[in-house]
Amino acid sequence: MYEQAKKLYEVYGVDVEKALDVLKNVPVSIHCWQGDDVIGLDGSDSLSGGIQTTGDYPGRARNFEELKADIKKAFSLMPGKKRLNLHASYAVLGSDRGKVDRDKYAPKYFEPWVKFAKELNLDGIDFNPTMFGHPMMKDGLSLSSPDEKTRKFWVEHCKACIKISEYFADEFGTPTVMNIWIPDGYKDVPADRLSPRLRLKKSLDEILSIDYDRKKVSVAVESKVFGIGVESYTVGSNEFYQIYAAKNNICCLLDNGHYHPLEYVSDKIPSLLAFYDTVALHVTRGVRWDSDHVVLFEDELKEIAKEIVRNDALNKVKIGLDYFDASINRLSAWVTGQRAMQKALLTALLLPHDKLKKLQDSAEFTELMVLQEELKDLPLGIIWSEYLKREKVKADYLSEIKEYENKVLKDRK
Ligand code: RNT
Ligand code: ZN
Repeated sequence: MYEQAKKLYEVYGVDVEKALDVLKNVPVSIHCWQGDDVIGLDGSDSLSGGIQTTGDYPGRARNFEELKADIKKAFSLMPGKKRLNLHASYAVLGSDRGKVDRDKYAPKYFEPWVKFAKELNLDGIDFNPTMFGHPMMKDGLSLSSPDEKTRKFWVEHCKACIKISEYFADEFGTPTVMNIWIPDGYKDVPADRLSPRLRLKKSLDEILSIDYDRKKVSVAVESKVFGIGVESYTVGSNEFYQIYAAKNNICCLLDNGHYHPLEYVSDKIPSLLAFYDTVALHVTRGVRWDSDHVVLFEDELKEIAKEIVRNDALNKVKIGLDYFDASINRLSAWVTGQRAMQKALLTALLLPHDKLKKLQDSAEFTELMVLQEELKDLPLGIIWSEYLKREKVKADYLSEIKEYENKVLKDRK
């Protein structure tokens, strides 16, 4: 079936073997936080910052060992090149627990993660300062806080995170994306929209003033429209970060749950590619709001993948996943989303982009429409199965996950 399917693609001038070769080398950064409902390991017992996990499916990873076991199992069912995306709140503090705070985190608290990621043969680790679930989030604010002590604390935290990111890059020999997202904002009509942004700007300047190797660490900034309880105003808005990133030679991270529902990240990617060398993504699925549902193989995901592939931007766009669902088996959530991303990339790699672009440029829009429709029902599933086989992962991941659920997850209270 594979040989026949390949021939059908060849009719359109698509090299399937080449597509499979490219796909297996595209790193996708997988978030650790799907496994424990974004709680972390450094003492927090609930989530804050205007984000929320809903559901009470049994089996949340309650500690480092459980989280590692779940990641190991889930990753073994994912095809392709994988990176691990960690939040600072996943520091393994050991006997320093309760003695060291986030402003003093150091590489040593992440050594166990590096060891683990190396055991799994991962491509590298990406990183995020954690500005939520912590008592120093004064009035819900961090880098934009008018309270100097609070603002400084979080500046120090981000500086520490750059150093930790540099450590990851050294360990793996691949650059680390360090993404700054802050929940700072106001629930109701603010009296001052400028001062918080000026304070955020000052904080970012201070963070970036430390000496670090920009080839090893790509600092990214992630904007957002609103969060729960901060509906009226978000300090880190899209315009704010776009301009800040462009002027300071860092990069922007686009989370496709963070825009108005009729704005599409697929359309933003090429705009950013016109100006930036690096663009980072948080691929998620917002249902009516930034709900962080599990990523599925849907149109906008395919459109995002197309913009990366047809613009030759597989090296420029850093793909990361960001969703958290506690209403279903968490391992299945991980694998389903990661496979959807891979499948979308495969779809994009199996399109005759040159031909399609030519039709657009010669204004042959009728032909373009018909061809684009035709390409939609080529036998992708058969190529996908072949890819899974070559990657040595089973097509049916659910039965293995169910077995793991019965053996391991069920007893977790
Ligand atoms: C929140 C942002 C942010 C977080 C993670 C946990 O809306 O998307 O990226 O989801 O950092
Ligand atoms: Zn995000």
